[in-house]
Amino acid sequence: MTLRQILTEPNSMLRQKSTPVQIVDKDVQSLMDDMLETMYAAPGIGLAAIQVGVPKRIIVLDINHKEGSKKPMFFVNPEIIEKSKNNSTYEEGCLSVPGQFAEIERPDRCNVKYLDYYGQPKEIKAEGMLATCIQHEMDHLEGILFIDYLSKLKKTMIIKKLSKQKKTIERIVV
Ligand code: GNR
Ligand code: NI
Repeated sequence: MTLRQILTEPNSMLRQKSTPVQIVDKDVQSLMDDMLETMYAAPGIGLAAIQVGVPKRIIVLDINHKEGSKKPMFFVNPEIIEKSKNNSTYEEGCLSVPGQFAEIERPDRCNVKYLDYYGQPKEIKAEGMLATCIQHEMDHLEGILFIDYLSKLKKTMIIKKLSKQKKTIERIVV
């Protein structure tokens, strides 16, 4: 397994739409292993492949790992087949938008169809933090970040801050 670098905003790759996986083969599984390791190391509770620069419809999640035991989940080509009308609000963060957090409202339940680590078709009824996290990750597959739901002013301020931070880091490295 290899730790991969997580792309951060502003980066045009984060805005591209990811394409479906044709076959869940060894290469896809190895990418999922790398993504999981990268997510745990960050640390984060979810990661989409595009965050490590791979525009494929792959998500890894583990929303409980802080409480001890690891329960990784792998989603290939996920599709939301049903969403609840009720919404809930969580404070969201994103490894691609470091240091920024905001309350985001999303449907509180969703049913998701996907392929698992072995390419087997599965369905899950998600609620609470899991539902929020799946929707956050599925947004990444469409090139959407949580800051896109904020006011134009807030979003602009965050992007400005992040690009300033990036320039500082570049200067230190150079
Ligand atoms: O680590 C993460 N925490 C988180 C918290 C609330 C809502 C969504 C998330 S996902 C985020 C990791 C990440 O950026 N995934 O794309
Ligand atoms: Ni994210």
